[in-house]
Amino acid sequence: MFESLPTPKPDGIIALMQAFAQDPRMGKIDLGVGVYRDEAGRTPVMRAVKAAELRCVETQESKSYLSLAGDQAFLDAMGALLLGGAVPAARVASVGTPGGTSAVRQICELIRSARPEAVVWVSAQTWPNHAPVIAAAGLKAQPYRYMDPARGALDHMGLFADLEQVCAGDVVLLHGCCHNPTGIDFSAQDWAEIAALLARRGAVPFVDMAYQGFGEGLDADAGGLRHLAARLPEVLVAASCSKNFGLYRERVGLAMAIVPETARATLAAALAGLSRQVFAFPPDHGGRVVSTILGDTALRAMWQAELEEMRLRVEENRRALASALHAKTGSDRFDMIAQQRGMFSLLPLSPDQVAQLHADHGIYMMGDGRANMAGLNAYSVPVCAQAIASVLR
Ligand code: PLP
Ligand code: TYF
Repeated sequence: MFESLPTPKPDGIIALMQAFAQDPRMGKIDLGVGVYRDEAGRTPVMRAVKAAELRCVETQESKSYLSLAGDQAFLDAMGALLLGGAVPAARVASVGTPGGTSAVRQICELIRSARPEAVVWVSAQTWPNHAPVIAAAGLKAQPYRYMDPARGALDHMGLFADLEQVCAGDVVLLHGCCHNPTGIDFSAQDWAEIAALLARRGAVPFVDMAYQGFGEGLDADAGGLRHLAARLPEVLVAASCSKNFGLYRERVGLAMAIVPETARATLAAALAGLSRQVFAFPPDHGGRVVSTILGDTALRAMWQAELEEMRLRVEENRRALASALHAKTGSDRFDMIAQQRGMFSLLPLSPDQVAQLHADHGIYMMGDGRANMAGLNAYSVPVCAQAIASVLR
């Protein structure tokens, strides 16, 4: 039966994670997989998460099945965190999913059941898992221009020229904030132009929100999504709690469809039906931790304070690396790192230079130059700047 079973192409990020773990060098530096790290290189369980977990263990009386959508308190709390009241709850249908990845997949499945011929437009640079997930759901993906490599900033002209080609009923996948891998986000003005364009062309935005709180702050990071939700009849959302609650391995996320009130029940049933075909009930523990935190004033304040510390640390790493690279290279080509947001930047390095950083300096980043800014600290910033400057020569 399995003689001709094809081996899937390995995920480059996960392969890099394993290569790093096996590298015996003392001074190795991990700028690969997108997880937050503190100054000591740890990915800690957040303080409010630990407290909420203890509370859940003490108070939970059953682990029997819930509904297919999962814990309603989690869905309501996340709906408020994402949408901030921009649309009435009666327009929102959502289901819990195992992480943001399966939220992306379930939204793609929803698109396919409604409109199999829909094209999903994806930024030319994007999370490496987007294309495989879209393809696995049987949908066609089409790239739109995103980054101007010369400036390390948004290719505004290219973006809008490409989005003008979008057809009615197509779907446009947008990173809610902290674009992976470029760190380049839309301004409020860009979001307003995108909303107007999609409304005019009759296309549906699909917002992937995996880093809310890591860019400019919890509300600012959701500003684009809220603007779209208030102006367009249909908006799709895949959200992850992996990063902003540090719940990576617990697999916490949700898939959401924002639709006219008359369609809400149909969408809720469709999403639940899709869950039933794959995992039926979403994992409960992580979502319960999230709703416990968001529903308790003290825990919520504790969580927000720690998330803000994390956000500011990444921002500080960005400023430190940009200025160290400016000093070491005598050029401004890395200055954009300080302007970009979230965990990642796409460093202007060739695959050979990336390979040399790995081989000669034990510095791990993705082959296209994607580097996790949260992986840096006061020790590794000057080491990386020196190494990068040396491979540029
Ligand atoms: N979408 C983007 C843009 C991501 O960077 C990630 C990675 O964390 C995800 C979705 C999925 O995250 P997870 O499945 O770990 O919640
Ligand atoms: O881009 C990253 O590094 C994170 C983690 O299949 C990740 O989003 C990487 C690969 C993957 C799922 C999550």
